Amino acid sequence: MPEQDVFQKQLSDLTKETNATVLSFLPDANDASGRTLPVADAMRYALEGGGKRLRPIMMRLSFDQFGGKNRALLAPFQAAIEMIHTYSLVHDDLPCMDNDDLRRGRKTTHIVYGEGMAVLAGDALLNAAYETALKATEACENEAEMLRVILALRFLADRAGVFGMVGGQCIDIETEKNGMAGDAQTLSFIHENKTAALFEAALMCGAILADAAEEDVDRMERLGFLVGHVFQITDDMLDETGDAKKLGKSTGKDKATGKLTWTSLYGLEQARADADALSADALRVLKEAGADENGLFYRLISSLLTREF
Ligand code: GRG
Repeated sequence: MPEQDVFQKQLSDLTKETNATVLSFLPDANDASGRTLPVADAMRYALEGGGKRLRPIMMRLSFDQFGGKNRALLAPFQAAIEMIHTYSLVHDDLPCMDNDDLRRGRKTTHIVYGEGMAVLAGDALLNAAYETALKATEACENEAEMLRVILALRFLADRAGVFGMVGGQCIDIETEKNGMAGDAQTLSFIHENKTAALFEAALMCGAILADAAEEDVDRMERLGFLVGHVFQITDDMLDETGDAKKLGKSTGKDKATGKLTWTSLYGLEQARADADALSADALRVLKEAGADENGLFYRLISSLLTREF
């Protein structure tokens, strides 16, 4: 089998496995008569919707890279980070935020279930994320593992919150409200927090749960930062040049709304050059962490850095 096909098969197998892990933690919430609550239906709709599962996959690859053994510690964290990511997409798509009706190739949650239920589904997914991550404590075999779970939970909550994704989204909204008033520093802040923070959490949690050395946890933080930055620059470029069908979401909106993006600030050519420079740095950090150039971890990161959808 050609090398590229081997990689695609490995990734596809891991995506299927990760998908099953994530969905296995989805709570079934029923009312007094045993009927599934509409909010639980909306949570399932949002979480089932065909995402790439990049964050839990990256968490797993980081865990494996540093010799993690107890997968029962990892699985709840994989589900938790995908729940957090999914809640952020549900809320981001709402009319009061980005106002999108297409996500992951399907109608957005609020289009199917109504705005109120979509807000609640997002809230419930966020709560479920922490309830789920805490299940890792039941799989701890000793005190050292318990401490690692607590540390991982701290980073997950931190990067998802006001000093991470929520903070980044907040400045994004604020900048949009003020037209193109943002500068390079503001835009970097948005990328670092809105997008990179969850990649950092994914890679760091995998390393922490595997009991990686402190310098390797730091490397995973740096890698998450770089991958997140490139991911968002690429997202900005694809909004101008990408195919909505392939992307599974609408395109051309940033330009139409005059949004501050890497391409609006620097132009397409410079955006490509910046993404290339950051990508080279990311691959260097990954090699320093010991990743094999022919291994899945390295190949996945390389493919993300050059993605076209
Ligand atoms: C509502 C607190 C809050 C935050 C929203 C996630 C987000 C922040 C906004 C969505 C819009 C956006 C461009 C986010 C940047 C990150 C990004 C490109 C998310 C899409 O991630 P993928 O490609 O999505 O991993 P799938 O659908 O594959 O899971």
